[in-house]
Amino acid sequence: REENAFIEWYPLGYGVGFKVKRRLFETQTDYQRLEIYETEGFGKLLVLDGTVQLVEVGEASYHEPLVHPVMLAHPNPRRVLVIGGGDGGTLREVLRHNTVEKAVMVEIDEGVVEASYLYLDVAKDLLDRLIKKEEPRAELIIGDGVKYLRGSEEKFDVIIVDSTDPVGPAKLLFSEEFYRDAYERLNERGLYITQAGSVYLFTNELLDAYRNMKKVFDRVYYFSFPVIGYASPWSFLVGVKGDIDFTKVDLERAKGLDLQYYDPERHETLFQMPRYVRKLL
Ligand code: AG3
Repeated sequence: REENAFIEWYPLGYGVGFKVKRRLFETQTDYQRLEIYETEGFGKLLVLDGTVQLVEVGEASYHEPLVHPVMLAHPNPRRVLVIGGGDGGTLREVLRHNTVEKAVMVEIDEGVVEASYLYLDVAKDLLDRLIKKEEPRAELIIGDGVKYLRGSEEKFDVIIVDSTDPVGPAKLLFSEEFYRDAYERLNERGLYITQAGSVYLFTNELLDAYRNMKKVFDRVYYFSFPVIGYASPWSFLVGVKGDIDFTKVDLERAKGLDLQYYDPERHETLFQMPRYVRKLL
């Protein structure tokens, strides 16, 4: 046991850890145990139920590949739905696209939004405006994403699921029923993306989610990306509705974004997968 460290333990005793200076905050929200640490080298660390959600230094290595490939593959993403993502990092990246007229973020746990606003430098100003309902292009709804998709008629061009892992409470977000509801909420042409766990350590969860998505979407793509703070490579699944080619992105729109991790000019390199996983998919 390392004293001044936070370690997330994955299956088989695989650990991902950070040296920490101290714990800044700890609470039990209505849904999960939330902790925030000050790390030695990566800024603040947000942990939910013992799993790393982000470190400030490097969080874009997750938020960029989650958001920009689908936003740049869609010809004109005007309405975007984010499910989860209470820290605000995903919505922050979405709003960098000036095609976006309206974005809705449905986060189940108000505690995550509050703690992120108070302690993290990820999307402080955005969360402040959302809480005060002063953000003209975006709305925050505290609620259950599953119920939201069921109960609403609103249509979206892009749906982004920024959830915890496909085990425990978020499991429903990886089910065939949920994918059907999401497909319904997409416009005639639309893209759906979800994070889908560690390629090496959650291979079965990734396969299950992929198979469920295949039953629902017109086409399904998988890609992986190395994320700082997670057991990388990390997997992402994309569901396509209608006539959109996810293998191509708009490089003109990409120019203004000044990305650090996801490289639109090398979009094709996203689709790299360890061979044994590709054979299973
Ligand atoms: N969303 C959670 C990704 C899952 C991390 N899983 C893990 N460490 N076992 C990240 C929230 C950032 N917006």
